[in-house]
Amino acid sequence: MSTPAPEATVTRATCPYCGTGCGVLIESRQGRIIQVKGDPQHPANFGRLCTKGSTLHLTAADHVSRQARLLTPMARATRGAEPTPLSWDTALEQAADRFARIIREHGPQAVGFYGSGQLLTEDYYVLNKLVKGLIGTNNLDTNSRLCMSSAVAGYKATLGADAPPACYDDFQHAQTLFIVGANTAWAHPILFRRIEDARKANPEMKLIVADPRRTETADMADLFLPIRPGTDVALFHGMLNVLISEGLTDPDYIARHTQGFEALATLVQDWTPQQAAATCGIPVDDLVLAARWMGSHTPSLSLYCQGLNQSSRGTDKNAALINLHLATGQIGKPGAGPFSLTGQPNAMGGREVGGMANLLSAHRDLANPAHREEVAALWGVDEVPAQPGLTAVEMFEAAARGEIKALWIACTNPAQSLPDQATVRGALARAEFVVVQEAFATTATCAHADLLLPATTWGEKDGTVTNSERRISRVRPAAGPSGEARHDWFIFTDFGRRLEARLPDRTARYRAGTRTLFPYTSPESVWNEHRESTRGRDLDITGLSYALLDSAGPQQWPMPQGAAQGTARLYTDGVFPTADGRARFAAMPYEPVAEAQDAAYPFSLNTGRLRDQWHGMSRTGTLGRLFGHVSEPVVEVNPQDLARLGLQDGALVSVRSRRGEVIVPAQANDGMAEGQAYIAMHWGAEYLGGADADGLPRQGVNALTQPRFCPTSKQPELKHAAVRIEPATLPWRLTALVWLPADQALAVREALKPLMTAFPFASCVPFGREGDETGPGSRVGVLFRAAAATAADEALLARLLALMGLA
Ligand SMILES: Nc1nc2c(c(=O)[nH]1)N[C@H]1C(S)=C(S)[C@@H](COP(=O)(O)OP(=O)(O)OC[C@H]3O[C@@H](n4cnc5c(=O)[nH]c(N)nc54)[C@H](O)[C@@H]3O)O[C@H]1N2
Ligand SMILES: Nc1nc2c(c(=O)[nH]1)N[C@H]1C(S)=C(S)[C@@H](COP(=O)(O)OP(=O)(O)OC[C@H]3O[C@@H](n4cnc5c(=O)[nH]c(N)nc54)[C@H](O)[C@@H]3O)O[C@H]1N2
Ligand code: SF4
Ligand SMILES: [Mo]
Repeated sequence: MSTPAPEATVTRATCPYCGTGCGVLIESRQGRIIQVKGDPQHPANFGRLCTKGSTLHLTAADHVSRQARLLTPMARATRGAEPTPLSWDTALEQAADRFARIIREHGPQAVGFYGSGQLLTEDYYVLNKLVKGLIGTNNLDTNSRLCMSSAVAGYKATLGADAPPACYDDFQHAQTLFIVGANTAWAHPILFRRIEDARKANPEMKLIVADPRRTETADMADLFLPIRPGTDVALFHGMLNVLISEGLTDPDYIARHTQGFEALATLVQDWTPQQAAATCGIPVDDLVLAARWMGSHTPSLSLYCQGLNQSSRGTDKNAALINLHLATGQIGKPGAGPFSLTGQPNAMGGREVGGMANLLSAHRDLANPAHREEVAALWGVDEVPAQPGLTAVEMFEAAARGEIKALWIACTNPAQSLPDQATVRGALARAEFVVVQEAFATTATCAHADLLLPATTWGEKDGTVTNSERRISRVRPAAGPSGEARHDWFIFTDFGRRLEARLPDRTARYRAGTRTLFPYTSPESVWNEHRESTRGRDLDITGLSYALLDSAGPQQWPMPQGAAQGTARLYTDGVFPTADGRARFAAMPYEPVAEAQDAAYPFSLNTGRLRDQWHGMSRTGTLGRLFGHVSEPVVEVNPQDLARLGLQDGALVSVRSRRGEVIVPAQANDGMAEGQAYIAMHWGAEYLGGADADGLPRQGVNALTQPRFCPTSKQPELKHAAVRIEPATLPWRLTALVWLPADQALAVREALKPLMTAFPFASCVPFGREGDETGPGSRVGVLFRAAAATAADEALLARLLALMGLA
């Protein structure tokens, strides 16, 4: 900490958005955050920030908090009613009563907890112990199931442990960089800047990008492979076929450090380059060239994200890519390796504490009795439950069937981000008791809560996160909590103690000397317990402490006791964390996407990110300026497809899958292949509304997506749903735009939101800004669009215009 101006304080923290994990310097004055800058000393970003990171301070402004944050605990007497404030004590007593009663009456399997890769490691650790240690169920899953679970399963199946082996420095050593299923230019912008630097420094470096869409990342590529949706395994098998036939594998590495190559080699014999290229829909020569670069223009490094993970064959896609690195020995040395880019800022930390339905602390496995015993001993309980918990999609399906009676949702917005929203909404409606622990009051999920618990968030929180390259950084508070918000670790701790008092059966299982499972007084006290759980494990951090993070800066695990610093690369000695020290090849057949296109649903719908928005947009959506890059929801399609449908660019269309429908303007984009469509994943019911013929509210992009998941990782196939696109005949149109003072615009947009359901199509977004958005002097646009078959009635219009201050 230093002090540039007499009254400004500078706090070192981490950006709360993507898994790049950039360091930030937060400037505050009298406890108010006034500026944010990149931390020049942070090894992820060396002072740089992207559009989202560099505008963080604006999202923490007082007028934003007043309009958008959840500031007190609130309860609803009945569903659909306006929530009313209550004290923390009453709120947590009610929560503990309800949970204890449901657990007593229906058993621990009747409750479910759904968390987030945006929780800090300390938050996550307490939550995991609460659910598995105290309550005695493994029904704890998180949005990481929608995000990184295929990467976890892919690493474990091949390398033996869930650990990204490479590091960001490897970008500058790689000769071939293979970006597959990732739009790094938008989703990990600062990493992309580092890739651009590496290419400038080394003009020989080759960049290959494989993605069904021509993205900004693809535009940078030396070789772009516009593969058909879901055909990655065929691509990788075809590349391996070329590597073998051209003698580009590393037989010595294969012999000394791996197992199972013969079976794989036999499998890929059938995947001739011709066969693979035909399956992927790309030129044979391009596939062969990609394989040659990967095998001979070395070292080669692969970066990948949701294009591989969010697939009904996500684990196979991950494993088949890792096969290429093992077969060529391109792993464990500078510039080489398979390197999954982590989506959320702390999905890695969540994996470390084992905060998912099939994992246990410190990369232990629930299925392993010895691991369960170790964790039980660490926690001071007789046992942790053996029965695997319900994963994200399964948990909501079980709740929709009435099997899960109480749901606790923290730091995620499932009514926006889970696939098959019809089922999700059914689950939220059917559950007897829904707790939502949130920082912002404006999310779709908040509307379904019986109890709303206000959480602190970026700028206020204290703890640690781990980024994509296994680097642990401190998150430090620059301001006090907004309103009555509390830290997530503390909410879980407080609730845990109250629940302990109500569950004597459970606490009777505590080992002698264990008085409470939740003795925590600070994030550091939680973290120290987590650290102890890693002793002797692959991610051992017993050499690290908060004090060391303060003095020596962020460190990469493992860092066992006695180590002077963290570990940049794994498997440098070719020894893997498997029983025999050898990595495993995975010989998996190629399987197509789960929901094939057919005559009724001829388009493949792909979904993903925009550069300047973050998921459900609870934070990025508070700034008019972040709508400058892409301002409104659209479905992107190839211009030929648009012409075939007889539509002009911008025409309203109905996009319908077997599960639901949205109405949205179509946008021609020649980066889209014919037969494919793309809607950004951010457009939930908060921004893209309307009601169906029965008057039921539309549920945004995930009304369309499908719940089918990878059998191993249970990650759903969010990237592919079969849809049909038809003109929407809604001739009556309304467009209303108003410029409002920044301290009113968000509240007006909130007031307008319910009106979206009065029309078959409606969207409502902040629209640009005049001035700097920092205070009452500047203005933010609010844009409301609607369409209907016939003119809206006068009263409705009058209400709309009055809310916008136009009447
Ligand atoms: N701006 C911004 N950045 C973010 C986020 C955000 O919300 N906004 N979220 C963060 C999170 S949590 C995550 S998980 C990451 C996601 O980061 P990415 O995975 O890089 O981003 P996506 O846009 O979800 O998807 C990447 C690409 O996969 C492609 N794709 C679809 N299907 C296939 C396929 O079958 N094969 C291949 N090879 N590619 C396919 C899509 O066309 C898309 O371009 O971003 C992180 N960063
Ligand atoms: N169609 C489609 N759907 C997708 C995806 C896709 O590519 N396509 N991607 C999936 C992926 S990879 C992901 S990661 C998910 C993300 O989906 P979500 O997890 O639903 O996304 P967020 O909007 O980031 O939700 C985080 C919530 O936590 C709140 N919050 C912020 N800070 C704190 C805090 O400190 N404490 C608490 N308690 N709350 C806080 C925020 O206001 C926000 O509402 O979406 C998934 N859904
Ligand atoms: S690249 Fe990711 S971590 Fe870095 S500033 Fe941008 S959003 Fe934040
Ligand atoms: Mo994610």
